[in-house]
Amino acid sequence: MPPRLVPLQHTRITDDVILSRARDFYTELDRRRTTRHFSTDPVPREAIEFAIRTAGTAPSGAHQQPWTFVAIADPTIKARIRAAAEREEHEFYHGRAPADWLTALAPLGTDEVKAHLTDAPWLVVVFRHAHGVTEAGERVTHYYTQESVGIAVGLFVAAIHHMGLVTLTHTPNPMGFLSDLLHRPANERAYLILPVGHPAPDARVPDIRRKALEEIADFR
Ligand code: IYR
Repeated sequence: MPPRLVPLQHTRITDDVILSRARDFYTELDRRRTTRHFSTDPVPREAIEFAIRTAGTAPSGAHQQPWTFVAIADPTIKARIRAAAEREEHEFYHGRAPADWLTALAPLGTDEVKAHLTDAPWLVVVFRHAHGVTEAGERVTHYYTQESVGIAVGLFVAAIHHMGLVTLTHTPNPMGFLSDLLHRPANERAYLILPVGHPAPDARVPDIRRKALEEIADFR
C-alpha cells in the first residue's frame, strides 16, 4: 500500500522577504548566550510546555520521535539531581577527566559546583529512546536517535531564547543516575539536562567568540 501523502501547507515568499527573515532570525539567535547564573524567579509552566512542543517539531529518524522531556520544578527533586550531579562532577574534575579535557574547559570556568541545578526554576531532563517498546513489550528498533534528539534539543534552546529566557546544556558525566532518580524505563537514556529560567541580575558569560561564516562554511 502506498503511503497517504497530504498537501504541504506552504506559502512561497520572495527572495527579499527570505533574506530579511534570514537576517532577523540569525541576529536574534546570535544574541543567545549560555550562562550558568540563573535567577530563582519562577517561570510559567506553559512557557516550558511550549518549548517542549517546539522541540517535538524536530524531524526524527522514521518519525519515531525518540524523546521524552521530563520537566522538574519540584525543589526536592532538583536538590537530589544537584547532589548526584555534583558527586559525579567532583570525580570528573578531580580525577576522571583527562588533562587535555580540563584544559579545553578552562576558558569556560566550569567546575563541580552546579548551583544552576537548584537555582533555575525548571530543569528539563531530556531522555533519548535507544529503542521503542510495543504495548506487548517487544523491542522496536529506532533510527538515528542521537541526531534526532540533538536536533530537538537545538529547537528547544532556540525556543527558550526566543521567549526571552536562558538555558544551559548541562551534561553531567556520567548521567545514569537520572534514570534512577526519575524512574525512567530501561529503553530511555539520559541525554542532557537543560536548566531554564531568567538569568540572574549579575549573570556572567565566558569571554568567547563564535567562528565566522568563512571558518564554518565551504561553498562550492
Ligand atoms: N560535565 C562537566 C564537564 C563539562 C564538559 C564540557 I565538553 C563542557 O562544555 C562543559 C562542562 C560539567 O558539566 O561541568
